[in-house]
Amino acid sequence: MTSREQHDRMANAIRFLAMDAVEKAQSGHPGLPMGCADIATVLFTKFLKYDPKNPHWPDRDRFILSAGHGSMLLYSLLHLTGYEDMTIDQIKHFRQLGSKTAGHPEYGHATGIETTTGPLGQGLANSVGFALGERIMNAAFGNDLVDHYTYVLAGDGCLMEGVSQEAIALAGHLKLNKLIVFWDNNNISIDGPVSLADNTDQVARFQASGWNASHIDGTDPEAIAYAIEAARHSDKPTMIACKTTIGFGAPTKAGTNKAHGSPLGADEIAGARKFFNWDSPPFEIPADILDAWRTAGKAGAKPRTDWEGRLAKAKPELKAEFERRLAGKLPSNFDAVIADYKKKLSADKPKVATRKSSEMALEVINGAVPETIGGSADLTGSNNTKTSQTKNITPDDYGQRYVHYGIREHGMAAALNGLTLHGGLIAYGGTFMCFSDYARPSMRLASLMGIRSIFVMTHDSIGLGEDGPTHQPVEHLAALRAIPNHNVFRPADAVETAECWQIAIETEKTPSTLALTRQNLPTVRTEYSAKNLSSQGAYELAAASGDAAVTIFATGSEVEVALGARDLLEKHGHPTRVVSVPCFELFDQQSDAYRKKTIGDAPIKMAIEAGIRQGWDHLIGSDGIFVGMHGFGASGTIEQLYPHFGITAEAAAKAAEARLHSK
Ligand SMILES: Cc1ncc(C[n+]2csc(CCOP(=O)(O)OP(=O)(O)O)c2C)c(N)n1
Repeated sequence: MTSREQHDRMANAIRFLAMDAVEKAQSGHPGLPMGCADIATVLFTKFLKYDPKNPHWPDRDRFILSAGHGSMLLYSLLHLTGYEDMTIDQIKHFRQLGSKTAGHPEYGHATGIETTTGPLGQGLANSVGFALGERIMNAAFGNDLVDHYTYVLAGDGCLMEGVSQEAIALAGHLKLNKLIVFWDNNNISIDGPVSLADNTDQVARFQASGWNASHIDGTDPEAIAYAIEAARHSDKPTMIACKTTIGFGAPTKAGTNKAHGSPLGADEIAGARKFFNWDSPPFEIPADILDAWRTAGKAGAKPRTDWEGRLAKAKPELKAEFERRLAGKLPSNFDAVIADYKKKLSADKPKVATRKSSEMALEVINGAVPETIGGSADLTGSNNTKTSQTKNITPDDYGQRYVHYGIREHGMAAALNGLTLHGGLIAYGGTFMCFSDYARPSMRLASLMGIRSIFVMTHDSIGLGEDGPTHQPVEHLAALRAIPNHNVFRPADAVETAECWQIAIETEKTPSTLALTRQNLPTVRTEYSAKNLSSQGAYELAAASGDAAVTIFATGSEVEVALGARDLLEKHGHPTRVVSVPCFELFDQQSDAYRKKTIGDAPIKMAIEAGIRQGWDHLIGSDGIFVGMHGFGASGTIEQLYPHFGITAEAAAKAAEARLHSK
């Protein structure tokens, strides 16, 4: 039993590490760690199941600091409980280049950081994926191997962000009862009192979305413990509204926005030392308090070894499957399955939309890879994301493989990241490509974290027709390609679609977006190639009949247009080659020699893509010819729109010939 005095001193250790680290860095947010130290202390000493010596133990509880600006709370906890990589030196180097203690928690920098947080609301929205992932894995592997909670600490900012509504509605709908959110209800954000901008009754809001929610005093350890205990036995997700004081203990800044995002200053810190009766110098934790924290950190060793015992005793096939999935490795026959499928496609030569090709590829993949979890933001029939293996996940049946995310693109993308980060699952979700804008903040974080989330974006151009310019992406390919570490695939036919899916599934540290058409496309890869040609990012699809006068680069639906232009140019005596470019990012990673050879030295270089030009100059040069979109689309049939915007074989051939004649 921890006495109240001991609890207070343990909480104060967090407060002073945070105050002193922010002061030394002269940058950071001391207010949240000071206000939430009691919540964190109760959680990490009494409830959270974790083992600092085995930070990746799969059945650990997850703790997500959604209010990532309060990063010093998490770093302090990791240090105090004994995570080996979170040394006191790291704390002293808070926010310094190269340290694990980055400004906001960065996934992969230090063990114990479950996800990157900082953009408010993301951690909370990720947590839906974590908590759902736990239920899905539990359904597959049973209570003995998977049985843990997901805890989140969120601030006013997290709850004000729109994505939070998508997240809480989804969690409530799915009855994710092992999700427990603490709301740091301190009434303060950067501009001042929250009442400047918000008067929401958050408890009522969560309740309306199917949660348990109640108010507590977030500085009372007994109340906190009682609320957590109740939450753990709830049949719904729980939000605990914890009344706290930002910067608690700072003599004049506590309870004000002055404690939010800047160092407190020597006088305030001296005052806090007096207030808490804390006479240790900066970065020194009294031995008995450090001991108490380390003892708390050791408590997880027993549950962890018990769990290892259960894993060792599990049926060999179950154990092997669990370990394979957790290691992120694919079934050993995966490549062979794809190779067989590609052979069949090259023989069958289907003429289908790439969204349909994607469904066909997924039918094969989902049959071979049991850990895929599909979904769509209410466009299942349009995104073609559902296959025969993926039945609906419901609160009564988490043993299925399809999530109806509702019209919640952002919440879906954040949940995909949470599912992926949970481990053991490969998650994909679909929407129209135009609405990738609604999902982009989470797509960017997937890239930043280096994780295998897969975004299925159909209706990838004006080719969607009558829905018009609001639904027709034009800048989206360029915008998505601009995200570092993001593979944007735009396959040209069913074979490339299978190849792109294969890469997406196999690539563990880079998320993928598949840009897919609504309109039918012919199979252009009619000859089977054992090699995954799309993995080179770009490759010569059709050679020129002689020394190439023209090279046409194209992606997706415009590869057909490029091949048509090539036919015309060849007929007119101009040897023309066509390079298919399913993925810029992968092409950029090829050797100089391969890139040079593929770009070639034809005097005329042209790109055809039903999007904007941005990004293409690095292949065609600033003097290259671009056939594509120069502004927004229009409402009309596909047969009208391509000629209307000049994206036809004839227009492309004409532009190339005009240039040839002017040379
Ligand atoms: C998406 C996003 N918008 C803006 C910010 C900048 N920002 C960081 S903290 C913060 C205020 C958050 O207030 P609250 O959650 O109440 O935190 P507290 O002041 O209580 O620590 C803002 C606007 C951000 N990190 N993410």
